[in-house]
Amino acid sequence: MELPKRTEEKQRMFTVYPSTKTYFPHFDLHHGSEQIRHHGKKVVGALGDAVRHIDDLSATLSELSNLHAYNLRVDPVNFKLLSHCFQVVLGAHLGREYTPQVQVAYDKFLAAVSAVLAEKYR
Ligand code: HNI
Repeated sequence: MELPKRTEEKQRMFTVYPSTKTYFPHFDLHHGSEQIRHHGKKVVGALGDAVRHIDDLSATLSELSNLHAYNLRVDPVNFKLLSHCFQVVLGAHLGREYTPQVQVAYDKFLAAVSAVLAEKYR
């Protein structure tokens, strides 16, 4: 599975779902922000890691799961919002390559990642 090289999904999330900005009070959230670009790279890097360890997501994302649940306390609903933005960005860039099969694969993958990132809340 190929991941996008561009990292616009966070920018889109902040625009379409402004409440998500509350987790980033320390960030410059303007369009084209270097901080968002840098952060987006980290997120996509983690997703790449997840793809490479697709059969062992829990262990692979364990530290990130701790971080989001215990330190950042990101409400799990936000993972769905970011996943949606991610898919819109993919669709916009991949065009005809973004077939229903590709879309459903990404949807399943992002749901699995989100489930692991939210599993420490219980
Ligand atoms: Ni998230 C930091 C991965 C969803 C809020 N997040 C990270 C880091 C990675 C990461 C990687 C950097 C960790 C480090 O520096 O050690 N985040 C992911 C992934 C997803 C995700 C893979 C879902 C697919 N994060 C979200 C969502 C929110 C979120 C939905 C809130 C809306 N993340 C944060 C915040 C930080 C963060 C806040 C800390 C940023 C900072 O640098 O201060």
